[in-house]
Amino acid sequence: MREGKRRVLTYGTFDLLHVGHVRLLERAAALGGELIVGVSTDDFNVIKGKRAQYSYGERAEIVAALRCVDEVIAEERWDQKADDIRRLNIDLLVMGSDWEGSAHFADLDGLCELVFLPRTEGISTTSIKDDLSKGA
Ligand code: C2G
Repeated sequence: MREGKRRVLTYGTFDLLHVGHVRLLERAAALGGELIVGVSTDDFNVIKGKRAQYSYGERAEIVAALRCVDEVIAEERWDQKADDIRRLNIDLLVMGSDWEGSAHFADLDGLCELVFLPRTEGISTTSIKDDLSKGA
């Protein structure tokens, strides 16, 4: 059951999409009526110190295909969040708990509600890559 017309926003790289990502996105979507996802561009991933297996275009296409996702935007800079919240009329910014307390999300609570959801333990894109490289 989607709650009213609240507009929810979240951000991420979403490389090698796995259940941790999907469970975050589904829980975020359930908190509102629409879910907008900022997918990190390849250039922004360099800034984040991440190297994604899939290109931005592929990751955006995969995330956009999810039933719980209504719109995908590009995440190009750490500091675009306040503008995104205003421009997209966001009510709720939802992230996994590993982002709670991050300076990148400070000062946004005056613009919209911030929700940090528990991460799904035991899975990460990094662990998937490590397992594959070890032939696990
Ligand atoms: N996540 C999760 N459980 C996991 C793995 C990821 O709940 N096992 C969540 C993360 O907390 C994040 C989202 O899924 O909210 C996307 O994770 P990543 O693709 O790793 O994104 P990240 O590098 O955290 O980028 O500006 C914010 C950044 O772009 C977030």
